[in-house]
Amino acid sequence: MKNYKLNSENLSAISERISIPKYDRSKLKTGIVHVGIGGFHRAHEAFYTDQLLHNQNITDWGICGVALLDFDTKIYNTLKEQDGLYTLIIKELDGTHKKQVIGSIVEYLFAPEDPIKVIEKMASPEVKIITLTITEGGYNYNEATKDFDFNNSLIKHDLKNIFTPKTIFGYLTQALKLRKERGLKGCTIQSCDNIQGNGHMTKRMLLSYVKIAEPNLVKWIETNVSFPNAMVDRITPATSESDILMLKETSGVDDAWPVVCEPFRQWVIEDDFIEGRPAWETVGAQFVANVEPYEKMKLSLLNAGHSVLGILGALIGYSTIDEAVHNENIKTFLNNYMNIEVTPVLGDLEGINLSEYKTSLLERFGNMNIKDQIDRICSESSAKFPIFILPTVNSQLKKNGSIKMAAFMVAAWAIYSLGKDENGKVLNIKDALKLILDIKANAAKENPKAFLEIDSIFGNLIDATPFVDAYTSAYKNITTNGVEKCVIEMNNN
Ligand code: CS2
Repeated sequence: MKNYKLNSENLSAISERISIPKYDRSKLKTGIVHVGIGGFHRAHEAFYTDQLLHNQNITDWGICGVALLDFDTKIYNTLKEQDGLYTLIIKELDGTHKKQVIGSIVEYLFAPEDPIKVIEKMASPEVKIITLTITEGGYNYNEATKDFDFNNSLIKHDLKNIFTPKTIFGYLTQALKLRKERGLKGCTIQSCDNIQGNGHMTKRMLLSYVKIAEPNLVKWIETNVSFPNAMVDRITPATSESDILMLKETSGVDDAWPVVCEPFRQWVIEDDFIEGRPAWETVGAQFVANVEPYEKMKLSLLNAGHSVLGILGALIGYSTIDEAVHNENIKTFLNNYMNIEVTPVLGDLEGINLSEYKTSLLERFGNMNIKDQIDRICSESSAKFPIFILPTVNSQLKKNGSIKMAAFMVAAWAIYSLGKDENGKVLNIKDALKLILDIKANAAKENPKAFLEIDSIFGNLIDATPFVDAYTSAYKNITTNGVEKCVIEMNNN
């Protein structure tokens, strides 16, 4: 079979093999700037938008993808070489694949190369929405102070170098300032990250920065920019070499960076778009008045579930999430955690069948074709635990509910942070707080409580005696008996 490099020129030849965008990409205006063009955005928002562009005669909502960080060069270069095109490989539960070329990203910018171009694009009158996937850690929120972290060296850099910023806060501030100075309209800034109240968080963090950087802009932002909350969901593992090869061998499409994902997708959005929005509801997104219950459910069940499987699985020696959930003891532990510790804090979720949701999660986690990497799930746990697991702990503590399994998870994470699994194999820890995690994890060998001293993660949890007691006993138990034996014991109690 002849191989075709994925780009605009080869699209019609490729269309004989897999589906391609059937709309005229050259007619699209850029209505959305998206920051963070990794796998998740390309499996989620860019996919929904691509569907939308197919369904209707819409030309206002092309996406400009912005790569913000130095290490994003590879994705930027790939999109540039492929005219913004990429293949989405949807891996079904039954082992089959659906492949389609996505065309909604029509422009791409590499911020470190030309920051002014990015600022100008964000300030362009045809851009109505700026969306973000900058990861949980990207919001620069400090759990200890419950505030914006001005000690971050990149923030210090941005305050001094306003035209060559490095963080999203520097970019947004300059772009919004230009909009104001030019008498343009405001826009919507929409977070697509896994954070409770992600719109509120974006607004609060941005205004904290603007108050110091450009105090005269605060009022304008408050009046002219909206920050809808949203719950986003689609499991998107890192693309592997074998995915790239499989695409080439089965379809003759030479794509340097396809995206793989599960079939399930969900996007629940608060309908608060100050300058209009795409009709994403026509392609399956849900617009609701209050996203909070959906966010809480997803973060504390799906994302926390991932962390449970990831951390425990890593210690046992697994490398993918499906392996971990196919261990019946781990699966039962996760089920108990969801039912006993999480469900009581979720309250009434009107219109949602929670038990069906939990069952579907176990099925999604078990998708053997996805091969979601445990390394991916455990990466940046210092930003994930405070969002996925600790809110459940704090709510349960307030009503004297069970926190045993969550405490067990934190203890397992402390042991994971020592950098070796239970067979002595080195773990590939990727975390912005790796250094401090390492120091505290080592101190915890003598005094388990030391790990909880990282207040930027745990806040004042160290003062909650029932939690500290459960955590300390779990720590000792795991060290003596190993994860699986402890899990069996807990499942039987
Ligand atoms: C995962 C998420 O990063 C993680 O720990 O839980 O990336 C998860 O796969 C997505 O939020 C699914 O929507």
